[in-house]
Amino acid sequence: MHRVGVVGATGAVGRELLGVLEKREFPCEAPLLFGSKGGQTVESGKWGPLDVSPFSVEGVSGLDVVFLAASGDFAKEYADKIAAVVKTCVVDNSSALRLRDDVPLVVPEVNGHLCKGAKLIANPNCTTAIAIMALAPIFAAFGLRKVVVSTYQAASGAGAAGMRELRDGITPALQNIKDDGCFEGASTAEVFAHPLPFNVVPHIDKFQANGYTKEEMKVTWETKKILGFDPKGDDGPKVSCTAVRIPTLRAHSEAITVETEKPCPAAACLDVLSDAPGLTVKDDPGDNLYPMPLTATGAFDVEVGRVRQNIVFGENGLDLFVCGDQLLRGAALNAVLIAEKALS
Ligand code: 2RA
Repeated sequence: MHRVGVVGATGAVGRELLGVLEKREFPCEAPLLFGSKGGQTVESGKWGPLDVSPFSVEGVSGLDVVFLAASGDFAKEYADKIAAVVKTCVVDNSSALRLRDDVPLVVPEVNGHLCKGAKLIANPNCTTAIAIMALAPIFAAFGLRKVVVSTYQAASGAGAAGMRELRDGITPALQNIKDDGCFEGASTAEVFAHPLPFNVVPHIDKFQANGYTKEEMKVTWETKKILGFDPKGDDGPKVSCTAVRIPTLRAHSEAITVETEKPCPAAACLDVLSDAPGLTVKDDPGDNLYPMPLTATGAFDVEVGRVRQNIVFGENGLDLFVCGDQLLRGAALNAVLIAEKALS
């Protein structure tokens, strides 16, 4: 049985990690949990209540795998130190190491071979991880020239605090709605830039000098890196993203337009997507079947559908829609799949 540690165990991703380890029957003893302070307990189904210890490098020394569900600053300070004392690998969920040349950025169904022998492995940004499940098979079958992504991102992307702010904001927002649909009275926001109930906010992470947000640039850089290109180089597909927060709880949705190298009939694309691991095709417009956050929430697979020939790019263009659970494919599930590859 492997020995596993979870750092940041009391956060939204940390808690999901325990559930995924259990559901996938990951062969490990009760995971050791670490947080910024000890004295807390986290409930787990299989292992019962687990105590959370204050983190120390000595505390994780000799474990097979350590999952980091902590901040980027934490990863910058400790990831290398932890990697030096674990037997197999550290899987980091933060953005701190993703573009480091010596750290593979992995979605196991796409580039899982990079896990073997790597001491430090980065989990992609959730938005990228969900999109790449559909983009990678299209890239392999038809090549990709251009990718334009518009996101509809759930509150869970901002962690447990984001989910709490959305839930707690709904009743006060309802009380502010007048009969004519306008609002009176102020709603407040702390986690998000603006109140999320009954709103969409085209602002996730910090604005950059080029007018994009950091979240949007992560999609550009990380998609290129996972597909095997220099994340900031000119080779490989051009990728542009507009990232928008919407009032859903934990599944991100993304409208994706691609221009491919080779002609890509929509029917052929659907065949490719049907065969791709980790994807469930939901594409039957006649039966109102398409991806939605409501059905993607809690599921391991990413849903893909609304696949159609793009009327701008013609035979070399497609439009599609994906939905994936942000906490699972975008974080905990991907991290556990990475560990499984690294240990195999
Ligand atoms: C978000 N992608 O949705 C970010 C979280 N990693 O806010």
